[in-house]
Amino acid sequence: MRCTMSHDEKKENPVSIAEEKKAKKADLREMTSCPSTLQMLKKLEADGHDSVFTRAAEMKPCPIGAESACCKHCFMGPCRLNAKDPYARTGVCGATIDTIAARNFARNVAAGGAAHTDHGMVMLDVFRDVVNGKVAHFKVQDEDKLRNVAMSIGIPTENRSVKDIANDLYSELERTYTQVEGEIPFAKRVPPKTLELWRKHGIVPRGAMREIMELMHRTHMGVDQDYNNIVRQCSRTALADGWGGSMVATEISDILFGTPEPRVAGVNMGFLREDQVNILIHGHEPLLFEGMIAASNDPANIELAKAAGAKGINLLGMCCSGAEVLGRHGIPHAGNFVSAEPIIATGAVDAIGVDVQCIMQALPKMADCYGTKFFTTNPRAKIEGATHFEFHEREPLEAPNKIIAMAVERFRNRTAKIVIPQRQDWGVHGFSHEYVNYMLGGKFRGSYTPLNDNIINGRIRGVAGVVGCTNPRVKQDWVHVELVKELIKHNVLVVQTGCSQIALAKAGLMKPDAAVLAGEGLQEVCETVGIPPVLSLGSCVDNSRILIACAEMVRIGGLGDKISDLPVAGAAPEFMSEKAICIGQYFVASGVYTIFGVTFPTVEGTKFHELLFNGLEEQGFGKWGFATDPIEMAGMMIDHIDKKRAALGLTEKRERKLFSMEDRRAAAE
Ligand code: SF4
Ligand code: MSK
Repeated sequence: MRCTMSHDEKKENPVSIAEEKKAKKADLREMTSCPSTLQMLKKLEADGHDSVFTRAAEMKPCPIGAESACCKHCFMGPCRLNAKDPYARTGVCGATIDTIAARNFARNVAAGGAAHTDHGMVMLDVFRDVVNGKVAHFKVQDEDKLRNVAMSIGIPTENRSVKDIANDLYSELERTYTQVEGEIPFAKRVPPKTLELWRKHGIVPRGAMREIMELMHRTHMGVDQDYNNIVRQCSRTALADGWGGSMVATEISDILFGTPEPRVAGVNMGFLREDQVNILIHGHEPLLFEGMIAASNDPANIELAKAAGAKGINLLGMCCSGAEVLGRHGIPHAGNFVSAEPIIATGAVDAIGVDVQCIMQALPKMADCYGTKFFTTNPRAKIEGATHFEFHEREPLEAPNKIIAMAVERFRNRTAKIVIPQRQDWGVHGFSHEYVNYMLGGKFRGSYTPLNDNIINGRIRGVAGVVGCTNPRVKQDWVHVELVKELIKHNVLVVQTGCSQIALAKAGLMKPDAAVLAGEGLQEVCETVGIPPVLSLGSCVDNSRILIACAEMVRIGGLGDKISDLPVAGAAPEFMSEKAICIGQYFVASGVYTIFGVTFPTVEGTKFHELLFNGLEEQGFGKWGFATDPIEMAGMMIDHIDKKRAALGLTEKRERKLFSMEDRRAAAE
């Protein structure tokens, strides 16, 4: 039985049947390097169900679309250009490949930025209601952080009440979204020389609503038809996400629910418990999860579970919802994006509650196949076939209580065969940018100075952000893990967010003893400070923590006066979402070399491609890169870091001799 396509649908899709046969032959071991996911893919196959992995194998991407050489921005089209000879013709309106690809890219940035900024605005709305006593259940948990964030944007804090500071902070941060003219508040955190460059190019964001609206307007048929000008607005919009919407989401979540501190926490499907009511929370905004945590600790709900024969309620995270509470509360994480269906296939998940982003439409149907209850909770994100229990922040236990009751009911009536992969991977999670400051400099002299010093003295070669999704078009987790291993081996400290950090946690690299895999200098620093060589920072919006860390490195001094001077680089090696494109663009506009894998939506050799991959750097920004091989990707990042070190005069002789074939063979062994 295949749960995702009816017999009638198959009759109408004869091509898919042929492709399905081909997919059946695909080697599942080539689809994932996660043993638990592989075990469950085999179970899915035996049970006759498909998954995102097999659907990806069945449905080849459209080659014209993959290179962004098609346009459907008006109904004289859709128009398809020939990616092999992109200047041979234009769209019906005369649009060139550069205009078409830039507009498509811009729409990705607009959608990705809208997702993060909407998330951030929801958090800000809740913050306002908490401060004004309208949400009794939540309160300001981290008053120090509230004061620090307020001070960072010029709000006076001395001798003022929490409520007064919070109200001022709310009013100020609201401008991040609604402001029509002027600069967003967190522009004050940007290193002055970087900000100067943005001002020179007219890309300091006003408010996110304005920037996204303008980008959507400019990409309408017959408006902005100069790829340079479109990319400028892409940068402005993306910066409204990174230094705006996402940063507000991170800071307000910390203020309300506590700034993460390193704690030992577990990742993988082995944290499902056969003898407990298992509930999975999947999505992005922390509100639902916080409500679920409170409800699952309610003695009445625990009694309910026990009355049904369970030992308790076992709450687990998925994707970024999970990544955020992993560091903040130590709640175990079941798996990253593409593991959602395999996790359901364990038969052990009694209920799934979801809010927004990265929730595949296939999930309710898969849940149905294994008797798992599936609940949408956010009015923005309903899914056909799913039960909707709306989450209201003013009554944050209402929907969670209903979800728990239904989960207990499913536990009582479990019929699905339960097979739980036994793997549990422990690691240290929850490195906020504040904690990095503290762990390096101590509580009373917290500072990034030791980090800068260790970069200057060469023990740490540089810092890399490895972030982003997993994508079934490549072997799950493999590129993330091999890339990070290669980076730390060459003394590059790695910081992580999102599904990427779950890949590395499963590979055991978030344990302090993973320092043995690091080069001598990084190993020495890790052992002295007692940290792993790979630091997990949280969810997708928490990429803003990396921006703040970069700004702090510039402020401390010794590594240049702009973010683009720093020996840092970024990568999203298995990205799949539009949010990732927006994140990439805000890192590039901030000054960071950012490499993507899997695919890149441009035709190589076009003027637009050249602008993203070289031109932006010539203008003083960062630039994009692309590679699919993890060792090659690491080499590109390390070469860039070395280029920045050389420009800073940090040219001590190194032992590195990278990427000969011998090295590559040795790395593969
Ligand atoms: Fe074709 Fe131009 Fe319309 Fe795009 S905007 S679909 S290129 S005619
Ligand atoms: S959840 S955007 S798959 S990181 Fe943020 Fe994971 Fe990518 Fe979604």
